[in-house]
Amino acid sequence: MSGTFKRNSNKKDEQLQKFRSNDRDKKMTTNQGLPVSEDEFSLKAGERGPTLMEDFHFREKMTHFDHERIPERVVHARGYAAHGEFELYESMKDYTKAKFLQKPGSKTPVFVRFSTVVGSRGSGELARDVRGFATKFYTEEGNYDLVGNNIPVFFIQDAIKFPDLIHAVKPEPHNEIPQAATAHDTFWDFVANNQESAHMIMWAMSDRAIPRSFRMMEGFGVNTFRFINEEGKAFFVKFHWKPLLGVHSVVWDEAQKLNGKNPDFHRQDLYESIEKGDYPEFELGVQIINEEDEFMFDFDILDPTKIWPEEDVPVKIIGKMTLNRNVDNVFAETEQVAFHPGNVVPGIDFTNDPLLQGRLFSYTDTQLIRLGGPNFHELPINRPVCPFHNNQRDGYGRQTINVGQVSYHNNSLAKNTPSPASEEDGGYVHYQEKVDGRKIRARSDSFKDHFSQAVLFWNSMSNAEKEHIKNAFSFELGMCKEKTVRQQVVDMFANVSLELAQAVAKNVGVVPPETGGSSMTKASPALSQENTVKKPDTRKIAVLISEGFDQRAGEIIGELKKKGTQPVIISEEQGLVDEENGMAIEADHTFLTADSVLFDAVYVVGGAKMSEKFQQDASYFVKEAYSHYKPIGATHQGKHLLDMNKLTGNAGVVTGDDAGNFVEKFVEAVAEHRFWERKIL
Ligand code: HDE
Repeated sequence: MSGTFKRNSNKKDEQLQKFRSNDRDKKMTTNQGLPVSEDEFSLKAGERGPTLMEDFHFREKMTHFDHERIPERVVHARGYAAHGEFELYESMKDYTKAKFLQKPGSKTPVFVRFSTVVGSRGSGELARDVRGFATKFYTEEGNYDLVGNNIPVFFIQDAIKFPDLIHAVKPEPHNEIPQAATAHDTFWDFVANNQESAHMIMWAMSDRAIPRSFRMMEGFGVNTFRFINEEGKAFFVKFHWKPLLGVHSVVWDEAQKLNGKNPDFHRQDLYESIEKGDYPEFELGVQIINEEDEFMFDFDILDPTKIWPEEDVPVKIIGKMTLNRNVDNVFAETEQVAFHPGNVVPGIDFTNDPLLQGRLFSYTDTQLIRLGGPNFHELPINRPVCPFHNNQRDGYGRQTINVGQVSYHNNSLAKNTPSPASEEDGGYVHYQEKVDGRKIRARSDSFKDHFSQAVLFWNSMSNAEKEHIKNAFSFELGMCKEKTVRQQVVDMFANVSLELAQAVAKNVGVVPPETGGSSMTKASPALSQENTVKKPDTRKIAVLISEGFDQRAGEIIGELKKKGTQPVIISEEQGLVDEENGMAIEADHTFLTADSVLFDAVYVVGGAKMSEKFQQDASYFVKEAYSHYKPIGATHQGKHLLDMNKLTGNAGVVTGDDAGNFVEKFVEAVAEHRFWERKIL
């Protein structure tokens, strides 16, 4: 097998190299290795006659094609992935004996797949939805999978309800409408009649559900896991990924338009960032609770509809993941990767979180149908980087050729090998938690408070974020045909905030609740995106430029690049645009192939010879960006365009001709990302 080594290689990459095949400059053969002499015409009885059965090349080619598709994931079907590495900052040996968490500076290869949950494999990526954030660590002790989401809680408390939740949220079965959307009756009927979903719904209606980029989302393990150290002491742990670029979102109108303008917006953003060397980075954090403190909180720490507020249980940052290599083949890697929260290493164990317990069954089960048999661990992307030996044999698509006579334990013929390892030798020993109870189908009383943390979330939002939540509810319920469903949901969320419920009721035409709300005032600042990291880095700036532009604009564009932003030149036509003194700049896009929703900010340069058409298109562009609260800058003739559209002087609108001053102010605005205080015209 051949192929070139890619940059940022690691142990997993070296392993994958053995499976890569490059067809370039090769002669064509059948899958049997037989050289093919003709690939245009099937074998026929006469030039105008029927195709012959004996045409093995045609049969093989067509049969393989006919079988190219596999079932998409039942949830998280649309996803995109990248390779990278995880580097440990500080040893976690006081808490866990997991080898990859011992030595500061040690690096572990990772593969991460981001996804939406609801839509099918071809759906738009800007759906209002939870994002999957699944990481496979290829450790020396086997694969460890941290299969998380970008929202830290879940809709339900017990895995047995997962099929119901997903049936309710997927397109309705009688007409398969709507695609990749929660805005329909069955979903909201589920919510109102399964009120444990309240907290998660608050997150799903917030800006978190429409991220700007996979690179700008947090990740959460959601379920409570256990760390166990060398001495056998156990701790409860929750996992967090924190993006170094901060947590950022788009606005809903923008999201909907993006799904049309570029349904691949998120994957393209990830792919291009990695190709450019702007590697996405996430720090790994852990929240740790001592075993003896299990019952110290006013919520059950095993309840997956609850967070551990960061202000109460701090997030300890322990390492950083850098995604630095795109896949070679999306099907082979991204589609065939199989994650499982049950893939753990010694030092990491499960808890009785009832959602986690059910997940431990579901993931292998679903891989069996999706990947067609029990040998999916042999697929290159799923193989651990350490050796694996056991007595499992055969099955569809088996690749390993197990040699020898023995495939059972105990045996004498192979000296009783492969033999289980003792705990000291790295054998996985389950934590010996004492469990004592009657068999019972019930939910613990400690899981029954569904609203306190929904209130905490609401209390923690900025005014702009609260407005977005009201609007999101109003959109979603507004799309429900059944008034009774709308009413039930509004009544339910009166338990969270009367202000919220009344505003939504008014918008969706149902009776506003008169009582409700909560007297709780506690807030968690870490929940608001207003308090996130704000940087100009990798922000895309649309530069609107026309014939006869001021030569100083070229310098400004150069300065903007130096500050880490990414200017993209847009003009009436692709190709060279002349500046006033005869120099020229190359336009990357026209108003036809670019749109304001594809950018984070706009810089209007204009030009001495702006045509009427340019002015019209640029006005539309800039006004749309303005209505999405984005930073807008203008110099030289561009300022007239802003004046014409009455945008000058508003929040986040920066104008000037002094290059240094302008760049500084504009880049500051770009880092701010959005100006919510802006009055929309
Ligand atoms: Fe999943 N989930 N899930 N889930 N999940 C799947 O496994 C399931 C849950 C998550 O990029 C499936 O391989 C049950 C929580 C991600 O390949 C399936 C329950 C969280 C991905 C499954 C949950 C997740 C999946 C479908 C409730 C955040 C995509 C395809 C008990 C912590 C992984 C597959 C990828 C995928 C079951 C709830 C995250 C059906 C039964 C909570 C990121 O096995």
